[in-house]
Amino acid sequence: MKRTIIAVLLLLALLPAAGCAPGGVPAQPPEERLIRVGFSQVGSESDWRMANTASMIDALSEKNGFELIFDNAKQHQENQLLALRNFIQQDVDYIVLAPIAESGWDDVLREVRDAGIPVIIVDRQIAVEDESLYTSWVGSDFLAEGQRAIRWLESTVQQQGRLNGPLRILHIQGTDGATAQILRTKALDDAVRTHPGWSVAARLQGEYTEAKSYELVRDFLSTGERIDVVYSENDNMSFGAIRALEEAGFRCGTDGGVMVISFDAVRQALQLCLEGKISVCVECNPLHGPRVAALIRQLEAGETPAKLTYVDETFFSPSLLSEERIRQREY
Ligand code: GYE
Repeated sequence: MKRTIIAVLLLLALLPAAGCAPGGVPAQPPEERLIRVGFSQVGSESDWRMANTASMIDALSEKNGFELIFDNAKQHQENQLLALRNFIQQDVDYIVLAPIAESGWDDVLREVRDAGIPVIIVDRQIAVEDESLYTSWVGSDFLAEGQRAIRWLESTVQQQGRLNGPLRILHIQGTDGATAQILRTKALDDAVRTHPGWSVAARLQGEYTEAKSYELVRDFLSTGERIDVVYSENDNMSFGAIRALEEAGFRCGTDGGVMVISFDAVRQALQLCLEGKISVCVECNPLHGPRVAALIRQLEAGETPAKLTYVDETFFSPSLLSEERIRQREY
Protein backbone atom coordinates (compact mmCIF):
# COMPACT_ATOMS: atom_id res chain seq x y z
CA MET A 1 0.00 0.00 0.00
CA LYS A 2 2.75 2.39 1.13
CA ARG A 3 4.72 1.53 -2.01
CA THR A 4 1.74 2.34 -4.27
CA ILE A 5 1.35 5.78 -2.68
CA ILE A 6 5.04 6.55 -3.12
CA ALA A 7 4.86 5.44 -6.78
CA VAL A 8 1.88 7.70 -7.45
CA LEU A 9 3.60 10.66 -5.77
CA LEU A 10 6.73 10.09 -7.83
CA LEU A 11 4.71 9.91 -11.00
CA LEU A 12 2.93 13.16 -10.16
CA ALA A 13 6.22 14.89 -9.45
CA LEU A 14 7.50 13.89 -12.88
CA LEU A 15 4.43 15.11 -14.74
CA PRO A 16 4.41 18.76 -15.89
CA ALA A 17 2.08 20.71 -13.58
CA ALA A 18 -1.43 20.94 -15.02
CA GLY A 19 -2.02 24.22 -16.90
CA CYS A 20 1.69 24.89 -17.30
CA ALA A 21 3.34 25.38 -20.62
CA PRO A 22 6.43 23.23 -21.24
CA GLY A 23 8.74 25.95 -19.97
CA GLY A 24 6.88 26.06 -16.64
CA VAL A 25 5.11 29.35 -17.56
CA PRO A 26 1.42 29.21 -16.56
CA ALA A 27 -0.81 29.07 -19.67
CA GLN A 28 -3.19 32.04 -19.87
CA PRO A 29 -6.80 31.35 -20.84
CA PRO A 30 -7.38 33.11 -24.17
CA GLU A 31 -8.35 36.52 -22.82
CA GLU A 32 -10.94 38.59 -24.67
CA ARG A 33 -10.11 42.26 -24.76
CA LEU A 34 -12.78 44.47 -23.17
CA ILE A 35 -14.52 46.82 -25.62
CA ARG A 36 -14.15 50.36 -24.27
CA VAL A 37 -17.33 52.44 -24.53
CA GLY A 38 -17.80 56.08 -23.52
CA PHE A 39 -21.43 56.87 -22.74
CA SER A 40 -22.61 60.46 -22.41
CA GLN A 41 -25.94 60.48 -20.59
CA VAL A 42 -28.37 63.44 -20.44
CA GLY A 43 -28.70 63.56 -16.65
CA SER A 44 -30.81 62.03 -13.91
CA GLU A 45 -33.90 64.18 -14.31
CA SER A 46 -36.54 61.44 -14.34
CA ASP A 47 -37.40 57.87 -13.39
CA TRP A 48 -37.20 57.04 -17.10
CA ARG A 49 -33.64 58.34 -17.21
CA MET A 50 -32.61 56.34 -14.14
CA ALA A 51 -34.01 53.18 -15.72
CA ASN A 52 -32.16 53.99 -18.93
CA THR A 53 -28.86 54.49 -17.11
CA ALA A 54 -29.31 51.26 -15.15
CA SER A 55 -30.04 49.35 -18.35
CA MET A 56 -26.89 50.68 -20.04
CA ILE A 57 -24.64 49.99 -17.05
CA ASP A 58 -26.04 46.50 -16.75
CA ALA A 59 -25.65 45.61 -20.43
CA LEU A 60 -22.24 47.23 -20.97
CA SER A 61 -20.67 45.45 -18.00
CA GLU A 62 -17.29 43.75 -17.75
CA LYS A 63 -18.89 40.36 -17.54
CA ASN A 64 -20.45 41.10 -20.93
CA GLY A 65 -17.06 42.12 -22.34
CA PHE A 66 -17.25 45.91 -22.02
CA GLU A 67 -15.46 48.61 -20.11
CA LEU A 68 -17.94 51.46 -19.69
CA ILE A 69 -16.88 55.04 -19.09
CA PHE A 70 -20.05 56.80 -17.93
CA ASP A 71 -20.56 60.55 -17.93
CA ASN A 72 -23.64 62.31 -16.50
CA ALA A 73 -24.12 65.68 -18.26
CA LYS A 74 -26.58 66.95 -15.64
CA GLN A 75 -28.89 68.34 -18.34
CA HIS A 76 -26.21 70.64 -19.86
CA GLN A 77 -25.17 70.16 -23.47
CA GLU A 78 -21.77 71.82 -22.83
CA ASN A 79 -21.04 68.93 -20.47
CA GLN A 80 -21.82 66.48 -23.25
CA LEU A 81 -19.43 68.25 -25.64
CA LEU A 82 -16.72 68.03 -22.99
CA ALA A 83 -17.47 64.36 -22.34
CA LEU A 84 -17.19 63.50 -26.04
CA ARG A 85 -13.85 65.29 -26.29
CA ASN A 86 -12.64 63.41 -23.21
CA PHE A 87 -13.69 60.12 -24.80
CA ILE A 88 -11.56 61.02 -27.84
CA GLN A 89 -8.60 61.68 -25.52
CA GLN A 90 -9.14 58.32 -23.87
CA ASP A 91 -9.24 56.65 -27.27
CA VAL A 92 -12.40 54.64 -26.57
CA ASP A 93 -13.60 52.07 -29.12
CA TYR A 94 -17.17 53.41 -29.32
CA ILE A 95 -19.08 56.49 -28.19
CA VAL A 96 -22.71 56.22 -27.14
CA LEU A 97 -24.53 59.54 -26.96
CA ALA A 98 -27.95 60.22 -25.44
CA PRO A 99 -28.27 63.80 -26.69
CA ILE A 100 -30.01 66.48 -24.65
CA ALA A 101 -31.17 68.42 -27.71
CA GLU A 102 -31.16 67.71 -31.43
CA SER A 103 -28.91 70.53 -32.61
CA GLY A 104 -25.31 71.53 -31.94
CA TRP A 105 -23.48 68.29 -32.70
CA ASP A 106 -21.84 68.80 -36.11
CA ASP A 107 -18.45 70.11 -34.95
CA VAL A 108 -17.81 67.70 -32.12
CA LEU A 109 -18.97 64.70 -34.15
CA ARG A 110 -16.58 65.67 -36.94
CA GLU A 111 -13.78 65.54 -34.35
CA VAL A 112 -15.02 62.11 -33.25
CA ARG A 113 -15.06 60.92 -36.84
CA ASP A 114 -11.52 62.22 -37.43
CA ALA A 115 -10.48 60.13 -34.42
CA GLY A 116 -12.06 57.09 -36.11
CA ILE A 117 -14.56 56.34 -33.33
CA PRO A 118 -18.03 55.04 -34.31
CA VAL A 119 -20.97 56.80 -32.63
CA ILE A 120 -24.24 55.25 -31.54
CA ILE A 121 -27.09 57.60 -30.63
CA VAL A 122 -29.74 56.49 -28.13
CA ASP A 123 -33.12 57.90 -27.09
CA ARG A 124 -33.47 61.40 -28.63
CA GLN A 125 -32.20 62.04 -32.15
CA ILE A 126 -29.67 64.49 -33.54
CA ALA A 127 -30.06 66.90 -36.45
CA VAL A 128 -26.75 66.92 -38.36
CA GLU A 129 -25.91 68.09 -41.86
CA ASP A 130 -24.09 64.86 -42.59
CA GLU A 131 -25.91 61.72 -41.49
CA SER A 132 -22.69 59.72 -41.70
CA LEU A 133 -21.53 61.50 -38.53
CA TYR A 134 -23.24 58.73 -36.57
CA THR A 135 -23.48 55.02 -37.23
CA SER A 136 -26.83 54.09 -35.79
CA TRP A 137 -29.67 55.37 -33.60
CA VAL A 138 -32.04 53.44 -31.34
CA GLY A 139 -35.04 54.91 -29.53
CA SER A 140 -38.75 55.65 -29.54
CA ASP A 141 -41.16 56.96 -32.14
CA PHE A 142 -42.08 60.06 -30.15
CA LEU A 143 -44.62 61.31 -32.70
CA ALA A 144 -46.44 57.98 -32.57
CA GLU A 145 -46.45 58.25 -28.76
CA GLY A 146 -48.05 61.69 -28.94
CA GLN A 147 -50.59 60.52 -31.49
CA ARG A 148 -51.46 57.56 -29.26
CA ALA A 149 -52.24 60.00 -26.44
CA ILE A 150 -54.33 62.19 -28.74
CA ARG A 151 -56.33 59.26 -30.11
CA TRP A 152 -57.15 58.26 -26.52
CA LEU A 153 -58.25 61.84 -25.72
CA GLU A 154 -60.37 62.12 -28.85
CA SER A 155 -62.20 58.89 -28.18
CA THR A 156 -62.66 59.68 -24.47
CA VAL A 157 -64.12 63.15 -24.98
CA GLN A 158 -66.23 61.81 -27.83
CA GLN A 159 -67.76 59.25 -25.45
CA GLN A 160 -68.35 62.11 -23.01
CA GLY A 161 -70.15 64.03 -25.77
CA ARG A 162 -67.67 66.90 -25.83
CA LEU A 163 -65.38 66.17 -28.77
CA ASN A 164 -65.98 69.69 -30.01
CA GLY A 165 -65.03 71.22 -26.68
CA PRO A 166 -64.62 73.46 -24.98
CA LEU A 167 -61.48 71.63 -23.86
CA ARG A 168 -58.82 73.69 -22.13
CA ILE A 169 -55.47 71.93 -22.10
CA LEU A 170 -52.50 72.73 -19.88
CA HIS A 171 -49.37 71.71 -21.77
CA ILE A 172 -46.26 70.89 -19.73
CA GLN A 173 -43.29 70.58 -22.03
CA GLY A 174 -40.04 68.69 -21.69
CA THR A 175 -36.56 70.09 -22.36
CA ASP A 176 -36.71 72.48 -25.28
CA GLY A 177 -35.29 71.03 -28.50
CA ALA A 178 -35.29 67.39 -27.36
CA THR A 179 -36.88 65.02 -29.88
CA ALA A 180 -39.27 63.75 -27.22
CA GLN A 181 -40.40 67.35 -26.62
CA ILE A 182 -40.58 68.38 -30.29
CA LEU A 183 -42.67 65.41 -31.43
CA ARG A 184 -44.95 65.00 -28.42
CA THR A 185 -45.67 68.73 -28.79
CA LYS A 186 -46.30 68.32 -32.51
CA ALA A 187 -48.96 65.67 -31.87
CA LEU A 188 -50.80 68.05 -29.54
CA ASP A 189 -50.42 71.06 -31.84
CA ASP A 190 -51.79 69.06 -34.78
CA ALA A 191 -54.80 67.99 -32.71
CA VAL A 192 -55.55 71.49 -31.44
CA ARG A 193 -55.44 72.72 -35.02
CA THR A 194 -58.03 70.16 -36.13
CA HIS A 195 -60.41 70.64 -33.17
CA PRO A 196 -61.60 74.26 -33.04
CA GLY A 197 -63.07 73.74 -29.56
CA TRP A 198 -59.74 72.66 -28.06
CA SER A 199 -57.30 75.26 -26.75
CA VAL A 200 -53.94 75.35 -25.00
CA ALA A 201 -54.46 77.32 -21.76
CA ALA A 202 -50.70 77.66 -21.21
CA ARG A 203 -47.42 76.02 -22.10
CA LEU A 204 -45.09 75.49 -19.16
CA GLN A 205 -41.39 74.58 -19.46
CA GLY A 206 -41.21 71.73 -16.97
CA GLU A 207 -37.77 70.48 -18.14
CA TYR A 208 -38.84 66.89 -17.46
CA THR A 209 -38.57 67.31 -13.68
CA GLU A 210 -41.19 66.90 -11.00
CA ALA A 211 -39.98 69.93 -8.98
CA LYS A 212 -40.13 72.37 -11.89
CA SER A 213 -43.53 71.16 -13.02
CA TYR A 214 -44.96 71.36 -9.50
CA GLU A 215 -43.87 74.99 -9.09
CA LEU A 216 -45.11 76.09 -12.51
CA VAL A 217 -48.49 74.36 -12.22
CA ARG A 218 -48.99 75.73 -8.70
CA ASP A 219 -48.29 79.28 -9.94
CA PHE A 220 -50.50 78.78 -12.98
CA LEU A 221 -53.44 77.57 -10.87
CA SER A 222 -53.07 80.51 -8.49
CA THR A 223 -54.16 82.81 -11.34
CA GLY A 224 -57.61 81.21 -11.09
CA GLU A 225 -57.54 79.62 -14.56
CA ARG A 226 -59.50 76.41 -15.03
CA ILE A 227 -58.43 73.46 -17.14
CA ASP A 228 -59.90 70.16 -18.33
CA VAL A 229 -56.74 68.34 -19.39
CA VAL A 230 -53.06 68.26 -18.48
CA TYR A 231 -50.81 67.08 -21.34
CA SER A 232 -47.55 66.39 -19.57
CA GLU A 233 -44.57 65.27 -21.63
CA ASN A 234 -43.25 62.86 -18.98
CA ASP A 235 -44.34 61.04 -15.82
CA ASN A 236 -42.27 63.03 -13.35
CA MET A 237 -43.82 66.29 -14.54
CA SER A 238 -47.22 64.61 -14.14
CA PHE A 239 -46.38 63.77 -10.52
CA GLY A 240 -45.61 67.47 -9.88
CA ALA A 241 -48.77 68.59 -11.69
CA ILE A 242 -51.02 66.19 -9.78
CA ARG A 243 -49.57 67.36 -6.45
CA ALA A 244 -50.17 71.02 -7.38
CA LEU A 245 -53.70 70.29 -8.62
CA GLU A 246 -54.68 68.34 -5.51
CA GLU A 247 -53.23 71.00 -3.21
CA ALA A 248 -55.35 73.57 -5.05
CA GLY A 249 -58.45 71.43 -4.43
CA PHE A 250 -58.83 69.81 -7.85
CA ARG A 251 -59.52 66.14 -8.44
CA CYS A 252 -57.61 64.30 -11.15
CA GLY A 253 -59.49 61.66 -13.11
CA THR A 254 -61.32 60.84 -16.31
CA ASP A 255 -64.88 61.12 -14.94
CA GLY A 256 -65.42 64.76 -14.15
CA GLY A 257 -61.87 65.50 -12.94
CA VAL A 258 -58.85 67.01 -14.67
CA MET A 259 -57.62 64.39 -17.13
CA VAL A 260 -53.86 63.89 -16.86
CA ILE A 261 -52.13 62.55 -19.96
CA SER A 262 -48.63 61.29 -19.22
CA PHE A 263 -45.65 59.78 -21.07
CA ASP A 264 -43.09 57.10 -20.09
CA ALA A 265 -45.25 54.68 -18.01
CA VAL A 266 -42.78 54.09 -15.19
CA ARG A 267 -44.01 51.98 -12.28
CA GLN A 268 -45.11 54.88 -10.04
CA ALA A 269 -47.07 56.42 -12.91
CA LEU A 270 -48.82 53.13 -13.63
CA GLN A 271 -49.77 52.97 -9.96
CA LEU A 272 -51.32 56.46 -10.22
CA CYS A 273 -53.02 55.39 -13.42
CA LEU A 274 -54.50 52.33 -11.71
CA GLU A 275 -55.78 54.67 -8.97
CA GLY A 276 -57.34 56.80 -11.71
CA LYS A 277 -55.28 59.95 -11.11
CA ILE A 278 -53.46 59.60 -14.41
CA SER A 279 -56.01 59.02 -17.16
CA VAL A 280 -53.64 57.63 -19.75
CA CYS A 281 -49.98 56.69 -19.61
CA VAL A 282 -48.23 56.35 -22.97
CA GLU A 283 -45.32 53.97 -22.81
CA CYS A 284 -41.76 55.02 -23.65
CA ASN A 285 -39.30 52.17 -23.29
CA PRO A 286 -35.96 53.11 -21.64
CA LEU A 287 -34.32 49.67 -21.72
CA HIS A 288 -31.80 50.43 -24.45
CA GLY A 289 -28.75 48.76 -22.87
CA PRO A 290 -29.13 45.33 -24.53
CA ARG A 291 -29.98 46.98 -27.87
CA VAL A 292 -26.79 49.07 -27.75
CA ALA A 293 -24.68 46.06 -26.75
CA ALA A 294 -26.13 44.14 -29.71
CA LEU A 295 -25.37 47.02 -32.09
CA ILE A 296 -21.75 47.10 -30.92
CA ARG A 297 -21.46 43.34 -31.35
CA GLN A 298 -22.77 43.72 -34.89
CA LEU A 299 -20.17 46.39 -35.64
CA GLU A 300 -17.44 44.23 -34.10
CA ALA A 301 -18.49 41.44 -36.46
CA GLY A 302 -18.08 43.80 -39.41
CA GLU A 303 -21.82 44.03 -40.06
CA THR A 304 -23.73 47.20 -40.91
CA PRO A 305 -26.58 47.72 -38.45
CA ALA A 306 -29.82 49.51 -39.34
CA LYS A 307 -29.42 53.29 -39.31
CA LEU A 308 -32.59 53.79 -37.23
CA THR A 309 -34.23 51.28 -34.88
CA TYR A 310 -37.59 52.12 -33.29
CA VAL A 311 -38.73 50.15 -30.25
CA ASP A 312 -42.26 48.80 -29.83
CA GLU A 313 -44.50 50.58 -27.34
CA THR A 314 -48.07 50.69 -26.10
CA PHE A 315 -50.25 52.73 -23.71
CA PHE A 316 -52.12 52.13 -20.44
CA SER A 317 -55.39 53.41 -19.03
CA PRO A 318 -56.85 52.29 -15.67
CA SER A 319 -58.95 49.50 -17.20
CA LEU A 320 -55.86 48.00 -18.86
CA LEU A 321 -53.94 47.77 -15.58
CA SER A 322 -53.76 45.55 -12.52
CA GLU A 323 -51.50 45.37 -9.44
CA GLU A 324 -50.01 42.20 -10.90
CA ARG A 325 -49.15 43.88 -14.20
CA ILE A 326 -47.47 46.76 -12.36
CA ARG A 327 -45.46 44.36 -10.17
CA GLN A 328 -44.12 42.64 -13.28
CA ARG A 329 -43.01 45.94 -14.78
CA GLU A 330 -39.23 46.16 -15.25
CA TYR A 331 -39.02 49.89 -14.53
O1 GYE B 1 -39.69 60.88 -21.59
C1 GYE B 1 -38.20 61.71 -19.95
C2 GYE B 1 -36.74 61.81 -19.96
O2 GYE B 1 -36.01 61.49 -23.97
C3 GYE B 1 -37.66 59.83 -23.89
O3 GYE B 1 -36.44 62.11 -21.30
C4 GYE B 1 -36.74 60.69 -23.14
C5 GYE B 1 -37.43 61.57 -22.12
C6 GYE B 1 -38.37 60.88 -21.16
O4 GYE B 1 -36.18 62.58 -19.02
O5 GYE B 1 -38.72 61.18 -18.78
